[in-house]
Amino acid sequence: MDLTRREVLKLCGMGALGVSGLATLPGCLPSNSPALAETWHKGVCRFCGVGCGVMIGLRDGKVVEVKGDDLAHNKAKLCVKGSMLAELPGLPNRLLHPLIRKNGKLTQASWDEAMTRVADAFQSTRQKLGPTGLAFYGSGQLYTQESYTANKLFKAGLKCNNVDGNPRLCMASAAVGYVQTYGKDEPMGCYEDIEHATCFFLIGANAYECHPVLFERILLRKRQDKRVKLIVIDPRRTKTAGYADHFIQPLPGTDLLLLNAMIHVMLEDGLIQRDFIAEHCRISGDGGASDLAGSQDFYADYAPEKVAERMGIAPSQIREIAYLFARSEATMSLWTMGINQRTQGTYLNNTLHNLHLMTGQICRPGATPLSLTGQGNACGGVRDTGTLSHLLPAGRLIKKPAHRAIVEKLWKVAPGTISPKPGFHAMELFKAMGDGRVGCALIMASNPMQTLPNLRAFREKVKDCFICVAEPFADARTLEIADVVLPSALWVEKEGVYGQTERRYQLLEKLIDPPGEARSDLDILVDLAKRLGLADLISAQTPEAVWDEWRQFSATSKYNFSGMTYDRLRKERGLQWPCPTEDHPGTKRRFVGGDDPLVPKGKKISFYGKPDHKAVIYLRPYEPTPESRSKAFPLFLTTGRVLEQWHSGTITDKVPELSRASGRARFEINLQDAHRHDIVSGQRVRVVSAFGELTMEAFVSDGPKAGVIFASFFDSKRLINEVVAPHFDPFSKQPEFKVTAVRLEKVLA
Ligand SMILES: Nc1nc2c(c(=O)[nH]1)N[C@H]1C(S)=C(S)[C@@H](COP(=O)(O)OP(=O)(O)OC[C@H]3O[C@@H](n4cnc5c(=O)[nH]c(N)nc54)[C@H](O)[C@@H]3O)O[C@H]1N2
Ligand SMILES: Nc1nc2c(c(=O)[nH]1)N[C@H]1C(S)=C(S)[C@@H](COP(=O)(O)OP(=O)(O)OC[C@H]3O[C@@H](n4cnc5c(=O)[nH]c(N)nc54)[C@H](O)[C@@H]3O)O[C@H]1N2
Ligand code: SF4
Ligand SMILES: [Mo]
Repeated sequence: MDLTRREVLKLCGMGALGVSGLATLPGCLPSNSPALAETWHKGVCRFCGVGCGVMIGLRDGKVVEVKGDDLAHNKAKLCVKGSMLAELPGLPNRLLHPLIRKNGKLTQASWDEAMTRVADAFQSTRQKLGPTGLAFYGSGQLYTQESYTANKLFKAGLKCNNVDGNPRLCMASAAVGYVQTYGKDEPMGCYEDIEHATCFFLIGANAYECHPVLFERILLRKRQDKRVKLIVIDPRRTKTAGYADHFIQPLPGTDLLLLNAMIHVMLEDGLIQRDFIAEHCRISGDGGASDLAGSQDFYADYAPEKVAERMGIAPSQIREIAYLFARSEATMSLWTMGINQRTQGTYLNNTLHNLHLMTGQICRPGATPLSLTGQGNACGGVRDTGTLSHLLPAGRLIKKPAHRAIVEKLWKVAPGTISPKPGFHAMELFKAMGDGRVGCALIMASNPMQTLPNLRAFREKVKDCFICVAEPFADARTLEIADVVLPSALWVEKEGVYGQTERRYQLLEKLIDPPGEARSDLDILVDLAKRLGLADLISAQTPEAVWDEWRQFSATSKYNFSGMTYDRLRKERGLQWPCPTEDHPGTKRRFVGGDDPLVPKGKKISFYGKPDHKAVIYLRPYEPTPESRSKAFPLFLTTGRVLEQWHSGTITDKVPELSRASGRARFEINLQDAHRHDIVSGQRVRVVSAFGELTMEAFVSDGPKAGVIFASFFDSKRLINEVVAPHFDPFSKQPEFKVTAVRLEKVLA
């Protein structure tokens, strides 16, 4: 069968894929490259944290074709979004010039005018409010060099720790979970573990739609070995759940009951590995150090028979999956926003690690807790470079004097330059932009006026703050609050490094020029630094120079990747850190002797992120979400993604095949709820919460659990985040996009 990529996608849009020889999953297309390109260049998909390697074909200085890279970890596979990458440089509505708001209207300006305006706003705000009146809101989609430079410019140059970004909405709970439990962030496992696992535990992850190329790898593994079991936990019967051997459908917000009940069963039935716990773990309860007897007491409250009903599931389901998890040869957990975007996100992450630690399902091939990353460069660009308000690069913390001192020395600034006070996290930052505490902000590669929760409250209040937005597209909703807009280069119009889920860093080279006057975000930051008199500090001004500075910085830390020279990144299909020397092949499994160069000689496993080399088992009690159902709001709204669309849709909704395939956003409503409200598919319905309301079409199905409504947030004309509650996890500060109490109303006429 000889179909062009466009034809394949059209078929996909009609749901007709699965054609033999073409793809095993609707999301995953094989490479399909007409001989158009004159030269081929290796790169990375700009979308999700799977970080698929791509080959980019150029002809006459234009991108004409993109296909999966058969030498990369994805072995040439791409999902529908990756398969459409060639469309990116030609998308409509690109910003070609800077814009300045004059008399309420964004008006074309020169770069010099725009940057002068921005630099003036930074200077005057700093004079008026001090360093804490400034802010940077960045993204897991910036290149590492861009995030690193922004972080250094703000924290060391402007003495301002208000540096945060969309990873706060995404990976914060996972990152804090890893740091609390193991002392250092980032997963210890790798994608290759999929080929060794005999049990996959997917909780709060719709990997079929959100990490399709990895999910296909799981399905391949499952087909090859009949022992392999797939457990899926989601309040919706997702496409991922369609492949599960055990599908558990709890009410949103109740998963900590489930995980604690699994541990209860494991303790009660002797499914734990006492030797492993004694050698590699410490147990910590509410009142400090605890032990296995203390754990037994703690988990006594979580007997399946006591808690299952509150989750809307059966006790026997909990017992079944507890056994599968503990007794399988190798269990691999994969989780994403259903767990992270929760007021108990950190506790959920800790407890998921407990399951692995208590059963010894860790640091063996196939046995690993692998948090799936959302954005392509949330790990490498933001978590590793510490571009968040409480962090410094390479796992250091602002609040620790010794950490500040090391970073000041490495950045060659005077002792005491970095403020000891953490900056505002995303939710507090936008509040501060609304109440005058922050007077000037630079937003880069994020579209918060579509993607923050409780959106209306934020949007209405930030009007008095000076806001500069760096963005490639003229229709991003955040432009509505901008005073200055800077046109940004996109993907291969600029150069940088992406670091994905399995600690793999990959280089993207600049292949084409950006349109109009658009510039790379690094160039914008360097220009700003110069105008603020900080050119000496920001002395590395090209992607390669910044990489070299950051690479050498890493040598002083447990994130050591100083062996990853630009030269190696140009040649190799990415490298996994730790990678301390230029001849080191990179590390597949961290904390494992013989693989991880930082593990002391003679040790099989060492959780060296903690001073005593022991991981911590935290006993974490369940608390109900603040969004309880009531007479006024008897249902739960949960939100998330669809396969074809990327976040706020600024890119994917412009690709006709993807836009057509996803359709417009809609409310997915359970058959029973629809029946009770006398609603049928296609009818317009209103969903109302204590925070706002939205009207759009209903789609009735058996997908969501009864009592649960689902909506996606890609549609810029249907802002579901005006309905979503603003609560967040007290430790990670990650908002709970997944649980809002709502009511459903039929819209007449
Ligand atoms: N197609 C596509 N892929 C993407 C993205 C995209 O925009 N589009 N974005 C990327 C990014 S940044 C991210 S963060 C990831 C997100 O990847 P995922 O987290 O897999 O995606 P979501 O749809 O946000 O949420 C996953 C599931 O959580 C479920 N859920 C809701 N509430 C609960 C709960 O209380 N408990 C449990 N167990 N589950 C719950 C939802 O029903 C949903 O199916 O995707 C990445 N990949
Ligand atoms: N209701 C609900 N809301 C959510 C979530 C949810 O599950 N439910 N998930 C949250 C999560 S996990 C995430 S990660 C966020 C994502 O939230 P956002 O980051 O706000 O969403 P994006 O659409 O990815 O925004 C990226 C913006 O940067 C622009 N852009 C693309 N490339 C570049 C570049 O190279 N440079 C610059 N300067 N700009 C660029 C894009 O056009 C777009 O406007 O959404 C969060 N919001
Ligand atoms: S799975 Fe993610 S990285 Fe791979 S092609 Fe799809 S969107 Fe791109
Ligand atoms: Mo995300």
